[in-house]
Amino acid sequence: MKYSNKKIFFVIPAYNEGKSIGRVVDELKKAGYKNIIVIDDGSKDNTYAEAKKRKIIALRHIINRGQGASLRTGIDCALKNGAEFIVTFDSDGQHRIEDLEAMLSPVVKKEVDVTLGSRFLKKTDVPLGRRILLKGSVFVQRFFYGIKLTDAHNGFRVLSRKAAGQIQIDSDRMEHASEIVEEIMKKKIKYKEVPIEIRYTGYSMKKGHGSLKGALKIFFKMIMRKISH
Ligand SMILES: Nc1nc2c(ncn2[C@@H]2O[C@H](COP(=O)(O)OP(=O)(O)OP(=O)(O)O)[C@@H](O)[C@H]2O)c(=O)[nH]1
Ligand SMILES: [Mg+2]
Repeated sequence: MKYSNKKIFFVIPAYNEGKSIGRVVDELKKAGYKNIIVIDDGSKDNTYAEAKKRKIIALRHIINRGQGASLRTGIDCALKNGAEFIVTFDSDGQHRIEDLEAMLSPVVKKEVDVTLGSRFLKKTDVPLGRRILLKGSVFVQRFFYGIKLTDAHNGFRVLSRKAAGQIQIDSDRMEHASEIVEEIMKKKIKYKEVPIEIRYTGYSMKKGHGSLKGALKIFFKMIMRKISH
């Protein structure tokens, strides 16, 4: 395990991921990471029980509040527990431990305060629907905010303690991903995109949120935020 002398905390939001959360946590533990926070967001399945029995920090929202709200809960908890670095990671098994070192290094070495995973900097077969949705978001970010990123909605990030304290997440649901990026730009936090791979599996595709309706909702909220600020 790289950087075992650092206080690295994983923040893993989970909604109805009883089938995969156990494997995700076990893999991280096997690799030597002990500070793992799972936020069960009012799941209807056994997500909470699966997290709890693995002797990690299992938090729970009584009702479903969204991924943004869950990240906020998890990041606050990590900071309270003395985290030096926070990794946000998906609970559906789409992120790979093999990409961790590349994500952590620039932040641990203090080159930047945030790394953002990008699936478009590496040759990955991103399904067409997802590609359209993600590229659409990249376009909106560029057009409205002048932000030049290659991947708009990637849940794999590393934040320094300082950056985690600076980034304010107000959006409860999926639009938090754009909000985090806007916060990074607004507060001039040093960041870097890092090529990572996303695993597209039958499991992830079945329950993905990448519908056109969802995308339109996110675009609408981004525009409203732009207008109201
Ligand atoms: N806490 C919380 N987590 C959620 C919620 N919705 C999704 N998640 C988690 O956030 C992660 C990413 O969500 P996905 O729906 O897989 O989104 P994605 O990976 O960007 O898109 P796909 O390519 O469709 O998988 C997963 O680990 C989910 O369990 C929610 O309402 N609350
Ligand atoms: Mg997913």
